[in-house]
Amino acid sequence: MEDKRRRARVQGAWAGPARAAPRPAVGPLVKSQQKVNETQNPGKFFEFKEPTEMYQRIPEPRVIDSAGIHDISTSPSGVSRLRLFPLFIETKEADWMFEQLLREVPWSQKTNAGPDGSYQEPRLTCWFGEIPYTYSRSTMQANPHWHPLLIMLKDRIEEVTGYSFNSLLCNLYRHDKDSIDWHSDDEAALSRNPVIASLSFGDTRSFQMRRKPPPEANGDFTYVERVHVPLDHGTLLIMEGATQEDWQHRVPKEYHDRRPRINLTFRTIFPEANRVTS
Ligand SMILES: O=C(O)CCC(=O)C(=O)O
Repeated sequence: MEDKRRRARVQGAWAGPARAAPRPAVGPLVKSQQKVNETQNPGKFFEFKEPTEMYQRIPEPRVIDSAGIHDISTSPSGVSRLRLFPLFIETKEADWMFEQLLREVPWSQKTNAGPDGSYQEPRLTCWFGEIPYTYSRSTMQANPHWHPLLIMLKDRIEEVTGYSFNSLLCNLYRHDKDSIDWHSDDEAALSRNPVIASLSFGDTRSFQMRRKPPPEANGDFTYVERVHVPLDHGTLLIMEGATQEDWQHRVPKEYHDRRPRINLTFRTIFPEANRVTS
C-alpha cells in the first residue's frame, strides 16, 4: 500500500508495477520522466497556455412571443422596434381568410438574378400596389387589382397601428422546404426606416432575426445578437425604426413537416422622384 501511495504522489496516478530496485530522489525523476513521456506521447500532457484571444460567447437567441412593444437594439441609426399582436385576427376568422387567400390570390414563382445565375424563389409570391417593386434584381410589375379581403386587412392594420401602406408582398410557403433567406427590407423604394406590417396565416414558422455585425467583424455574423419570433395563425408583427438598417431576417427551411403558411407584408413604396436617399 505504501508503495502504491508513493507512486501516486510521484505521477498523480497509479503507475506501472512496483520495481524492486530503489529509485533516485523524487523531484528529478518526475521531471526527467515527464520529458521522456512528452516526447514519446506528444499532446498527452496538459500544459497551461495563456489565451492569446479574448473568449467570445455566442449569444442565445432572444425569443419574443408576447404581445407588446419590444425594442431589440439601439444604435446611432436609432431604435429597432418590434410590435407583436398575437391573435390580431381571431382564429375562426383567420381560418376562412387563410383558405380564401390560398385559393384566390394569383400566386406565382418569381425568378431572381443571383451572383451564380438565375434561380427560382423557394416559395410563391404575389405583389399588389400601384408601383412596381424590384428586389434581388428582378421586378414585380405594378398590380392595382387588390383582392377585397386584402384591402379589408390593410384597413384594419392601418386603424390599429396608425400607419398607412400602399403596397403588399404576399408570400406562400407551401411546405417545410419553402423559405426566405437572410435579407433586410432596405430597398431604396422603401425609403429610410420603413415600417413593415407582417400578418401571418396557417402553420407557425420561425421568423428569425440577426443583428448586422460591426465593420471590424468583416461580415462575420457568428457572435451577433439574434431574435426569434414564432409567427402563428393570425399574428401581426410590425417592424419599425432602424430594424431594416441594423438587422436582417429570414424564415428558414424546417426539418419537420409544415403545412402551408401565408405571410402578408404591407409596405409603403415611394415613387422614384420622392425617395429619401440618405
Ligand atoms: O414570411 C415572413 O414572415 C417574412 C417575409 C419576408 O421576410 C419578406 O417578405 O421580406
